Amino acid sequence: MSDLKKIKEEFLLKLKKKLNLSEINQIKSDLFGKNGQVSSQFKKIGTLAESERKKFASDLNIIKDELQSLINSKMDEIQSAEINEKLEKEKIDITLPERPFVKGKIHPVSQTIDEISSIFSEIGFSVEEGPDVENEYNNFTALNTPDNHPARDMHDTFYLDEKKEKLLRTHTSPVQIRTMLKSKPPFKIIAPGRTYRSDSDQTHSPMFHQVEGLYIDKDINMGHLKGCLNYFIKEFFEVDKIKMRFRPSHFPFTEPSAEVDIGYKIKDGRIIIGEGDKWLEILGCGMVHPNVLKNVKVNPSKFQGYAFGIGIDRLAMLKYGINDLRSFFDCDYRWLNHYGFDPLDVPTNYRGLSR
Ligand code: 2NM
Repeated sequence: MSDLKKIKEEFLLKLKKKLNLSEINQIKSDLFGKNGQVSSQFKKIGTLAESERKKFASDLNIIKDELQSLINSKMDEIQSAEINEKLEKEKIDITLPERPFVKGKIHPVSQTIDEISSIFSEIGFSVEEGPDVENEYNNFTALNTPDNHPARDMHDTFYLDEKKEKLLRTHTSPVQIRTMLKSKPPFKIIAPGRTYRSDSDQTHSPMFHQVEGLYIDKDINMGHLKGCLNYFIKEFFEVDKIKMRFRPSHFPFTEPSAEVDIGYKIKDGRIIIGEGDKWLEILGCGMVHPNVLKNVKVNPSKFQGYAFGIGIDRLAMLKYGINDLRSFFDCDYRWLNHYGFDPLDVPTNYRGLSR
């Protein structure tokens, strides 16, 4: 084997190994340094016979280029590996540490309001809201309950001023009044929210929740009301069949008026809705009184319809097996953690309201 070939083979072998920068530098100087093997071969050129010189010089240059470029690419490789290692080692984490967080829960009353809204939205009701602080007119007078009306005593009202003009709404009906005053029929709305009466014991809280519904059009009758409530109760309790009965009642804002009971039984200490021979009162309703329609500038000879009022807190207790009303408003985090709902599980009819 020629000297050149030997040098080439030897160094190709050396360059195949895993090398660090100083080993590579050593190889470089062994080849191309002052007394390096390639450098020595260059010095030999002058001593060769004219006939060999050209071929030798050409072969030598080829080998030199080959080894040189191999060394260069090896060096690049090592240098970039070293830079990467350095970057990795000296990396500064500029992200903030995560804050400790407590996962919140949706209160059963909020969950129930969302479920009710979803159920009524499905059949074309829109959701309206109004202020907790109302005036005497919207809360009573417009609802066919004038100053001397005995029904005013039924509501133990929290008045906010001497003249009894401002009050905490005793029901959400003023929302219906506001809605009818600001636009034109037909009206098809529900109004969920907080309501207040000066009443406090095991089954009454001075602040409680109601949802009221209103459907006014040209020919809405009690049959429609019955169908609507039947649908609502089935959807709410997530059962296929319910028992429901209407008992005659009285409200100043409806005529005729009724209270609605649903059938239930207790089995193994749990309540079953839709079976059994016990009755539970769950809502009041009726056909909106012509005087109410007149008060909001709706012509009662052209428009008619129904309204209803449902207590939300008791429905929530029934559905979710909560037996003390006062626990709702204790703000006890352990209670909320147990009875509350996942904020990301938004109730919808088609997906199941309360999975
Ligand atoms: C109830 C029972 C019956 C009711 C009436 C109205 C309005 F504004 F249209 F007149 N809103 N809600 C109503 C009717 C409420 O709660 C037990």
